[in-house]
Amino acid sequence: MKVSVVTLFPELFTEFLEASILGRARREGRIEVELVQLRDYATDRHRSCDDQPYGGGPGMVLSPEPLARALDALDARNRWTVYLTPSGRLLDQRLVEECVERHSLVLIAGRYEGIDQRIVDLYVDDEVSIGDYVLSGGEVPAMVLIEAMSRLVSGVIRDESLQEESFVAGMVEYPHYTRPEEFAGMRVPDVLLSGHHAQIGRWRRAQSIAKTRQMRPELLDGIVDATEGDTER
Ligand code: 6GU
Repeated sequence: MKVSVVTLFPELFTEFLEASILGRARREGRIEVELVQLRDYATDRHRSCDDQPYGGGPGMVLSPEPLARALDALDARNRWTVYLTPSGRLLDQRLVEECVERHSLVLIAGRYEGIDQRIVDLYVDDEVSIGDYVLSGGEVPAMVLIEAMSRLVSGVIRDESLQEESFVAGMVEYPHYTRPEEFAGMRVPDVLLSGHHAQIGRWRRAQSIAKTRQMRPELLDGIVDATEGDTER
């Protein structure tokens, strides 16, 4: 898969792209991330990319011309183009899966108050937010989307691991333990030491449900009722 990112701060991405699972996926050629410095597409002496909003108000808006030149250079009209903005659709695992299926994406990381609406109208296929809080720009959200997508690219993560994970099953994960058996006076639950796989499976599922009910009750709507006949909440 190929992802191109238009940003005023490409340097924020460099270490992130090298590290861990994503770094390996890139070295193996499974995912290509291209960083595009928006400022390279400015034409004036100061290489400015933003301006004051028409109608007044606080902050600055990313100007259409440099963005349009950058997006044209990336052939964005023929690729799935996502604008990261707090006004977008809330990102979840389903939306990540949809993005991966596009295979070729352009991400626009906004700054300031946002980008000129005509760029949205002309180039943007989807607007995505990573949550209901305000960040200073779309760079961290773009990294969030890239990392989440990279895990779904074939060959990056073992299928078995993917299936285990939170949210794919629509629930929060069960608690994990590793050695030692006792730490700070707390023992690993006996069932995990038993070697009894069916019992371990039941324990983990019960833990998932309890933890989901506690932390994310809205995720349980429908799921538990259907599989366990459990209707109380
Ligand atoms: Cl995509 N951008 C910004 N600036 N803030 C956000 C966001 C995006 N998602 C949540 N907060």
